[in-house]
Amino acid sequence: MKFLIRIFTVMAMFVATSALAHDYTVGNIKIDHPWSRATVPGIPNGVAYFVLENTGNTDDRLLSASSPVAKSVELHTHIKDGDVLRMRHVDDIVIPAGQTVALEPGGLHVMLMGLHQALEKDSSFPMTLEFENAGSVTVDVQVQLLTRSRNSEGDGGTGHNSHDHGSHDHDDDEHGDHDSQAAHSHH
Ligand SMILES: [Cu+2]
Repeated sequence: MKFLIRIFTVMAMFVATSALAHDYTVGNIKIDHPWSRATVPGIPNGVAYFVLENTGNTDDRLLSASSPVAKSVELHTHIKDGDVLRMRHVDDIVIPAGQTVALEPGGLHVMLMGLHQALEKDSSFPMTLEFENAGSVTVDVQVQLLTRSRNSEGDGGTGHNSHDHGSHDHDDDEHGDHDSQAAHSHH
């Protein structure tokens, strides 16, 4: 019996895992595995990642993203400022012909500003991506607890990830951008 339960557990995990691997195609652009980090109530912003592949022979650009889960959605990147990773708004994301561009922790990402509700693990939400040439497509973003075994967020190793599921990484970045200079100058 225990053995059977174990088999079912493994099967359930397999089904859950394969459900997470999903991709979309619009024109010459393939969008692989859109996912987002789970947040807890009170966290103002969320973040979404995916991999873009341009199978065509002309460059394309991701112009914008939008989603009903957030008041506004921006395209962001991280830049290294000394030892600190800071987020910067970017106008668009170029996907060169025949190439792949990954939006991933520590780099390019979609910023969901002003979440209307917490993003719950294992839920999903729609997000519409607009490309200059390929047009627009609405994808389903899967909410996950963990990054894909990467730890490149560069939050200075505060060790907060384990109990807040990593969703404070962006929060920390935000503070770094907007108000911690003042706070740090006290001492
Ligand atoms: Cu951001």
